[in-house]
Amino acid sequence: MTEKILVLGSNGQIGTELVTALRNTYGESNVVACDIRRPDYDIKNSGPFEFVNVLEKDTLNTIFNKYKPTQVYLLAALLSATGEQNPKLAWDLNMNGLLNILDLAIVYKTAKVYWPSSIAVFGPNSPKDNTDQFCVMDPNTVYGISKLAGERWCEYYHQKFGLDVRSIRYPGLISWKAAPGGGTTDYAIHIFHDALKKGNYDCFLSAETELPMLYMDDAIRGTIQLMDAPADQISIRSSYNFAGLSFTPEVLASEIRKHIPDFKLSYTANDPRQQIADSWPRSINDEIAKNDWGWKPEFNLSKMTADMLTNLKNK
Ligand code: AKB
Repeated sequence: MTEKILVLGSNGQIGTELVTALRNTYGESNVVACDIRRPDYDIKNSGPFEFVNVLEKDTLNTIFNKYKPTQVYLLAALLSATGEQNPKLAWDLNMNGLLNILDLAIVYKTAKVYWPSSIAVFGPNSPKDNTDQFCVMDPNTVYGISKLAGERWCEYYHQKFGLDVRSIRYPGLISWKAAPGGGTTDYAIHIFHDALKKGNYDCFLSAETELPMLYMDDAIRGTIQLMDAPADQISIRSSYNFAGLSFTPEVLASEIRKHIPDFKLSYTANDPRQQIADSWPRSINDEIAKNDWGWKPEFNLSKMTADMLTNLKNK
């Protein structure tokens, strides 16, 4: 069967790279990029593009009816930092956007749905190190609350309606192709840009703030691997814990100094994102993803740093 894939939120940090990867595998015309904004890069030229607001169910219905997708990736969301600036919008977009897609996937018999969750589902009382798939979860950002509620909806639709919905709890994603979208982990991208442009970076998180991170190449590969896995290998229908590496700003700066020896890192005190970072785990246990469908990250800190700097220099 020919796959027909919708990617909603195609212009964002993940969508930009996911659309390209899916088009390489399934063919340009079979992957429809959808976003509320016009893309200003390759996606529009290399395959179909549709303007879609995931909160407009009528428009979504028209798009589902037009393409009859076999797979849908819903990436449109407000992240942790921007979500705190507009909590009601974050809840509306993250929650009702998901429910619209889950409902339409049932009406149009979409074979598989992908929706990303996040380490933001954990909170101040979750274990900090090697955080388990199942543990205390008390997110205190609207983003985290919406992701945890979304996970429960995904599992509910799977159990009640048999919908094949799959999900990963992304850590901070590090990439060079598209800008990050307003998260707490974004410092780990800005630092590379400023290191190359200015030779210094003023970090909004403190020196010792350790957070789970993942290079985008690994994130895209892992996401497609999960979507390709046979359904009987998927034991988690809420969202899989997923890990790559963990580091502090200080450790990342030391790695950058191996390439830019004079790089200087300073810190801004009292940024509201610090409180969010302090509520999240330092590292994640992703044994279940490894055992269920063979997940294995390829990028460690030195490989990721070298790749980021090389690509940003050439950009
Ligand atoms: C954020 O910082 O909000 C995101 C995330 C961890 O989900 N990068």
